[in-house]
Amino acid sequence: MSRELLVTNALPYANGAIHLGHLVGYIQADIWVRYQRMLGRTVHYICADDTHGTPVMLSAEAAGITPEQLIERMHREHARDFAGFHVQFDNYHTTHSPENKTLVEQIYRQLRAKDLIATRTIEQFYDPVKEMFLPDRFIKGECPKCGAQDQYGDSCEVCGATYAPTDLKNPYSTVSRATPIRKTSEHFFFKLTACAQYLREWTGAAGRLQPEALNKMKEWLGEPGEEKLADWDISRDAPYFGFEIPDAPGKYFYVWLDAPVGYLASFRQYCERRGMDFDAFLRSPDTEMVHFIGKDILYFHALFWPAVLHSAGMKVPAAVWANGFLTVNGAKMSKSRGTFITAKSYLDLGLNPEWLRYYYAARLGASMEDIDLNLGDFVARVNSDLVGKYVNIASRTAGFINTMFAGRLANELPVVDPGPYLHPSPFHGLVTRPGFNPRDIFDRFKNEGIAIAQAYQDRDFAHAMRLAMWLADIANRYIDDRKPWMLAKDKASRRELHGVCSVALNLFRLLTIYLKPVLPVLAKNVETLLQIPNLRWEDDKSLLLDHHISSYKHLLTRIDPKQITAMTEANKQTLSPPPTISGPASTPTTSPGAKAASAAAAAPAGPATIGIEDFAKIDLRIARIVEADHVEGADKLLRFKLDLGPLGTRQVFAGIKSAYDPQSLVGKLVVAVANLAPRKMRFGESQGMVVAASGEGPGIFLLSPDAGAEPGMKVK
Ligand code: B3M
Ligand code: ZN
Repeated sequence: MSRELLVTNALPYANGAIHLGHLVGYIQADIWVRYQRMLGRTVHYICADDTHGTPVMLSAEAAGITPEQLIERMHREHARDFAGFHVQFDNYHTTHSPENKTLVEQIYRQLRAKDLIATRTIEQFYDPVKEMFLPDRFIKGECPKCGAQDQYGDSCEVCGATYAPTDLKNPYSTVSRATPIRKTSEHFFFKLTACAQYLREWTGAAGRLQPEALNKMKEWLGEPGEEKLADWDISRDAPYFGFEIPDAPGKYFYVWLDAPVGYLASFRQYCERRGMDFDAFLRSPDTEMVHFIGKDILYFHALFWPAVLHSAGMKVPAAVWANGFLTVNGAKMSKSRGTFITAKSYLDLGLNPEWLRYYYAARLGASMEDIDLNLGDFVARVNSDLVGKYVNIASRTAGFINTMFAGRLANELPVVDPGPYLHPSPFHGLVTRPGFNPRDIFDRFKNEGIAIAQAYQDRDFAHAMRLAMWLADIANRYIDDRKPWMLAKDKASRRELHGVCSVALNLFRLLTIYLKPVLPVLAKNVETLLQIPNLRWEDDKSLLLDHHISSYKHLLTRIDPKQITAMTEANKQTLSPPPTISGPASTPTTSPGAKAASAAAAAPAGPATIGIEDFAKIDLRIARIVEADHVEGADKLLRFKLDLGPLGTRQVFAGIKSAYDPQSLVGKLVVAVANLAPRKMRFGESQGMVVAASGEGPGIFLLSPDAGAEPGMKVK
């Protein structure tokens, strides 16, 4: 690996909050970057928001704001959440930037000049109401294979069948619910098929991809001569939020073309701000670009991206490393179970981000396999490993140095006793266990540092954590055997006490080096305690003797299980404030969020407080009742046919029979919820809802707009 690195994380979409599943890849990369920097390497750690495409455009429309307003707010929130988990990017930019536009156009022109861009006419589903082509995920219908309702346009969640959107039965647009029509349009393609040979070479380089990723690549590439690649459709038609393709009005770059270029755009902004030569860095053979991504986007990063860069004559990735997905308590994250946990709610409830950093590190290997956040194990492991083992070394010894030796470590080691004896090790079979001869223990700690370094380099953080906790066990065993609390009662044992505590704090120092990439803030507090400004991996690891330390301050609080309950509850009712936590704050300083959370929880019970983004999810429209009648066999229901203007007509049922004569309602303007999922009922399909008011007393009152309102108008 070269001396200077550009390391990136996948760019999160700008239409959703960061959640604990996102954080697996970001914390993984941040740990690796911190380790590289502890070795003295120069690393530029870069990321940005991924802002273009249909989802952002429609989310903004639903919120009644512009895409630019939406991505500006999301950028602030994403940067806040990453910083909250100590994911320390050198630059966090946005793909909707002049730097990105310039680079995308430059790359596109390079591809055109090499005749690697083709245009073809293709047929796609088009929404006649919204007047836009529909990406697969915005088309639903009946699975062509098993008939399951409401399946997405590319694959069935019930039987797993994959298909083209045009294979769906009774397709409908999830945007307008209208029936899509097939329409042709000219699209621009990148000739990926011309890059097959290069991709085999790129894939074959050592260290480029993980083994399981390599296997996927071979599957996607096919055998030489039996190429499976297809050219890549890199354009989308207006309306589209993104960059227009030069000389092709109404045609836009597909979001996945400009998103990875966003890595370089963010890096370019960073270079310009620091006076670095962006082009020189990319040209230099002594620099490397490494991408950390989620395994679901490997295809884009191991096929399209290297092919585009190589074809444009630019530096290609030295490595692409994918992380698996997060499950919580062994299952997919779920809002109903409260395990779809946002980064903000974790922090607002006062949970310490380094708890999660450690837990993820203890689960993360170098492979793409999924990791599970078992919330019970999370509490147990953090409390046992970080508090019970690691911090315990200092909490049981530093105080004696402070109070009985004026804060100075001994200038010589205690002379001890019986020599080494055999001891089983989970990593090395039977080893000679240092007979509490401090030099032996110290040498053991230093030697294990080599294995821990390799584990970090290989991104096998789980192994690094196991080794570190094994060392913590040895240090605690040493303290348990030497019993400083007993030595302190015997004046004659002062020298022994001084030596034992000094050895323990030397071991604690080495352990802190080994854990610093995972626990940067805790490590900083330990540097203050040990009066060592900056623990680095290559530090001289000789014993610290006759060294002054500061007074011991509480380093880490245990997790209180009530905090976990509060967190899942808060995420269950995403519209309600998190309940108060009765447990201690997670760190010596209570995070502002915890105060806010408990204050909110103290508010009088009543309607849940919601954010504007929650309200924006409800699509309220003006509707005209064009048909109204009783429902046979239903004593409370009226059936309406509503006209929602451009959104078409809907059938809805309303429990207002007691208050209205249906015929008096024909022609009346009402307010309807237009984006409720259709529900099959005994009397037919309910395709929405009309809004009415009622109170304690009798009477139900339909809401009607003032004159002038038209069917289909948005109610905001
Ligand atoms: N935004 C998908 C994702 O969030 C996409 C990544 C872009 S990385 C250039 O996983
Ligand atoms: Zn199916």
